[in-house]
Amino acid sequence: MEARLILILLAAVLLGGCQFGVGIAVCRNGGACPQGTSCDEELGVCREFGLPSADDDADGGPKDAGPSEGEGEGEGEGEGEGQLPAPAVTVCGDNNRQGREECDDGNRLSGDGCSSTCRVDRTVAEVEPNDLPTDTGAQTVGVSTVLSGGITTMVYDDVAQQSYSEMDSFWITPTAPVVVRIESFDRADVDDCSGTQGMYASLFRQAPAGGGDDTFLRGAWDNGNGKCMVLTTAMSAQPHSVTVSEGSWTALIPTYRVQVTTLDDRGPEVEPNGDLAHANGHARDGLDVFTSGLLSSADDIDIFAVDVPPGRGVRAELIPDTESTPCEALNARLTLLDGDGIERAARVAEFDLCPYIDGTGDAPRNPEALNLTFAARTLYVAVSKGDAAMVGSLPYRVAFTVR
Ligand SMILES: [Ca+2]
Ligand SMILES: [Ca+2]
Ligand SMILES: [Ca+2]
Ligand SMILES: [Ca+2]
Repeated sequence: MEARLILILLAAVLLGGCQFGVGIAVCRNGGACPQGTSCDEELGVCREFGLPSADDDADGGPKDAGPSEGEGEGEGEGEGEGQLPAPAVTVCGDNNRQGREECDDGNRLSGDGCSSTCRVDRTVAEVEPNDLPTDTGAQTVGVSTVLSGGITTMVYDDVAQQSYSEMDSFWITPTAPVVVRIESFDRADVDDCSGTQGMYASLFRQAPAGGGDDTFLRGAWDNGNGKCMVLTTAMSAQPHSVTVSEGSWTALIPTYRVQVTTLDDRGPEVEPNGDLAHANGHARDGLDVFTSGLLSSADDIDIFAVDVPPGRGVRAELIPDTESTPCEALNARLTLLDGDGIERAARVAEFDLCPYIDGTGDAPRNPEALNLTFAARTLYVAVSKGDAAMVGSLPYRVAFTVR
């Protein structure tokens, strides 16, 4: 726990002020902008005076996808040879339901009926006691549900003669195999974490009737935006329990939301997809989706295109194709590429941590995945083999969340 706390504090220092480059900072939630900049209310970021707006193409970047004025030549052409078509622009939170959005309530908050990825959701309040999955308050929540609660009391342990912060448990019982993202937030106005403490989650599969212990599947902590956690996993159609706690078990979190979202299956990868020109586009909008893929050889590289509107970020996470495969067994690498194919960020699996890139929220782990260029932009996510030699083929799933 000690090391965890140090890491958390270090991250806070590194990300302090939420600065991402000269004169640009996130100003959502009324945050102050540095001198010489002002807050763009729609994007939620500080902009230097004189910078073109989101709808202005005068910056020389890619043109918006909107209808072109005048010419009426074939769509998707005339952008320069070798360029991909301009990205479709789906902006969740602009009060305009478009594309594959199920809803759009004009904000970036889950748990109010329409999530920050424009999925219909509902809120369930936690019921104490729920410290353990067997406690009477540990309720079953549906998929596309937000559990609202708080880590509000310390519990004294007689044996250790020490107090620990309480835990909160709930159940998920899918009726068919799904891919689920379980993510915590502790800010009240957007899906973000700005509290002083992190959250930890652990996932168990219930033992079959007749006895035995529940099976620990995986944990997650310190891998979301700010100090929050994200646990993304395939999930079989059986009861699973989730227990969330404050990361160090020494502090309280007055209020939090834990979002449980089923990701849309956008189908398997389509080979060949080893370069930007052949990047798969079926998860382009990134509205809580996943695709399946296979690394068939050590040379196989699978590339997926994701549209990231101005002021928004993408989270991509590479997960095993079964819930019982631990993240650290996933010998693969997840890479974020820009429109020139330049690597901007990359991760491999670590203990209890699947490879991910996260540009969401005010203090993203990967600012490279947050689009502050004020022009519609497509990023690319590549899946390739890990550092160790490859043995056999490797099935995987890659989840995308644009927020
Ligand atoms: Ca929208
Ligand atoms: Ca909402
Ligand atoms: Ca509790
Ligand atoms: Ca492949």
